[in-house]
Amino acid sequence: MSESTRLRIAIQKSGRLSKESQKLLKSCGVKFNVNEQRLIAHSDNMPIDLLRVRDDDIPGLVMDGVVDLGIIGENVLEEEQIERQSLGKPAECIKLRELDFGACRLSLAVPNEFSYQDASSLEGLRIATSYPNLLRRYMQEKGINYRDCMLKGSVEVAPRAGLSDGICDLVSTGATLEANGLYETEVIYRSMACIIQSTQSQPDDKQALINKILSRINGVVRAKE
Ligand code: PRT
Ligand code: ZN
Repeated sequence: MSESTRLRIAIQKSGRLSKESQKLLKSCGVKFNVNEQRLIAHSDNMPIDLLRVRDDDIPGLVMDGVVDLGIIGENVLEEEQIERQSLGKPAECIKLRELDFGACRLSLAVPNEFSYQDASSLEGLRIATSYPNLLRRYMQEKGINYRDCMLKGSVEVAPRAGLSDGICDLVSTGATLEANGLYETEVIYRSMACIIQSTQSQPDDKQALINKILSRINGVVRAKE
């Protein structure tokens, strides 16, 4: 496979970050049309290809140098970074900047009837999460032993289903926790969307294009502040 001379940017195909990611690039002057069936959207006015993938794949694509830039939640980036470090895989990328969307927090939560004092209340208990690495890092810092319950989805129903005692999940408004009879006890990680770049050195023209996009993003984000 030959190296592309076009700038490759990975964005979420469909989900909470996809519309905002597209909007941001469009407001930077990148013209493109997305065909829902297609993985790649080519820009008509700049040498840029958008790769539309699952958000979980974005950090790895950037860290492996398959794409040049990626727009991703810091939560997913950090989780993947810890995972890759533990496996000895490339885990480096350059965080160009935080963006102004995708705000959420990764929090511990327990059933309403659970009498919670501090994180040590979870000693020896089972915690359901899709973020095992961020959870492990936090609990190790606190010196608390817990048991894993790894779920890719439906984390919030795990306690009611008898699968776990508590959860560690993303929260934005708190409505999901409330609807499931849970309450938030600790925020373990605060996250925003961010734009990341591969550490691979780029030809001058590609790096100049990255700099141009970044400077326009800075302008767009600042104008909204
Ligand atoms: O299909 P793909 O793998 O690409 O998408 P996904 O289902 O893994 O992710 P998606 O689209 O749900 O979220 C993408 C990113 O959006 C996350 O990684 C976060 O960086 C960010 N984000 C911001 C959120 C939320 N807010 C959020 N509230 N991601 C998920 N949630 C979920 C949370 O998991 C829980 O189920 O929303 C529910 C809680 O919301 P509240 O408002 O009820 O608290
Ligand atoms: Zn995902």
